[in-house]
Amino acid sequence: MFDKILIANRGEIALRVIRAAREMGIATVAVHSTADADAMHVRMADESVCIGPPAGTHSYLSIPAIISACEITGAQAIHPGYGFLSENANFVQIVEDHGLTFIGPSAAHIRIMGDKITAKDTAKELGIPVVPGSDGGVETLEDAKRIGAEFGYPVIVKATAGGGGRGMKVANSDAEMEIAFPTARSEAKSAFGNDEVYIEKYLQKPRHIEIQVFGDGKGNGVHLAERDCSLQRRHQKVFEEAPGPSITPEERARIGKICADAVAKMGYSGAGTVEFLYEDGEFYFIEMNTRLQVEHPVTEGIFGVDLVREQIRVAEGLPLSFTQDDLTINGHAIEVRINAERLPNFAPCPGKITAFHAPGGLGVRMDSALYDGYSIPPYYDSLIGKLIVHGRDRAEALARLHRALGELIVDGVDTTIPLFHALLQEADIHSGDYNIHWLERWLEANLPE
Ligand code: MV4
Repeated sequence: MFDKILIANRGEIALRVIRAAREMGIATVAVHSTADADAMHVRMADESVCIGPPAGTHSYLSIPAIISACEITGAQAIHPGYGFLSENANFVQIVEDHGLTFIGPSAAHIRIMGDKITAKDTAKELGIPVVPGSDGGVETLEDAKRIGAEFGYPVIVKATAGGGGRGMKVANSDAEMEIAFPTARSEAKSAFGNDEVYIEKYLQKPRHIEIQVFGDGKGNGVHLAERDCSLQRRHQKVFEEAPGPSITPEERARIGKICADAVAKMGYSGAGTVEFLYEDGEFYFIEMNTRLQVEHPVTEGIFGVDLVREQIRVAEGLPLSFTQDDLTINGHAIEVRINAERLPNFAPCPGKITAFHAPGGLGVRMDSALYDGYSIPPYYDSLIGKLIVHGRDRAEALARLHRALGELIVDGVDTTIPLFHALLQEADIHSGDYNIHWLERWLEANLPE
């Protein structure tokens, strides 16, 4: 059992982990940059250590500083949150070499899923349906065109070392492939230091459906249904919900079991997300994320479980506190991301918060590290809060979201709050009729830059 854990992160996710640890009777160590000395996660933790200057690369990404902070405070384990070091296999190896525990999957599982070709091969072997495409990396333009012909244009060229939408190029014809293939390779080289690419059939109007999974590292795996995260702008999610409005109970049970069995067979440990594109009733694996995700609270909402608590339990070598049969969906949950950004172009808008009031009441959760008088620093991402609502059904969750947004006050900086007021006026949002392109098209028509 852990007595003390260190949280290698900041903002709302650091608070989220501190809350779970405190309920488990585990002491917490916050780490912070000099820019975050007055941050809420520092105030809420039992202890704190300054680990460097403002730039993330010299603080929250500094492996020696974080390991030293563990040694100074006697923390036995590290929770990485999301982003920063959460999917860095080398970090996990170093943590373990120092006799510490990483609260997350093994370095080997992180490495497998970090290489998108290996991830897809692994998924395929485990019986997960994947997007049709090249068998591994594609070396030449001739091979790229041959694959275009074999699967039929349009196809998409993706970086093996990529993920999350970076380094992707769509080609509609051989002529377009002559541009797309070399461009994808050179962008992959400069972004990731690796120019390997692979090619897939391009799905034209899918939804982004991701399955939450959990493994205990001892051969047991469960799934916690799906989240629909199709509403994105430039690969940044803005609105997420669970369960997916387009997924039937039969589809959920089928794809969920496939993912849970895969996690069990891999011996995977901790929280994971299996990402799919979903089109015309079919699921197509694209990637697996080996971390807790920003949008995990919608899953917590419909199942009534604490996913961070489960991560800590599994890292301690304990079993999950539930079995698949214990998990039944209750109602519907929606999350909206409150970013300090100025519409219509979503330009980051750091600055001083002159008034903050979080909404409350039945079925409302606000995960945020904001407080009155806080100054949002310009060095990190612009997420300042997540508003999560739960209702007995989707209509009730949407009504509650409308009500809670009306109570939320964030003064002093521009935020994405007006975007959600506007989206709640849209019939497609109420009917759940949207795909991965819906938001960008809506923004172009309603909030031209
Ligand atoms: C695709 C695709 C269509 N077909 N793959 C973007 C992020 C990365 N995780 C995968 N992405 C896509 N892969 C095939 N074969 C379309 C996208 C995509 C996308 C996916 C999820 C959510 C938003 C998106 C926006 C644009 C493109």
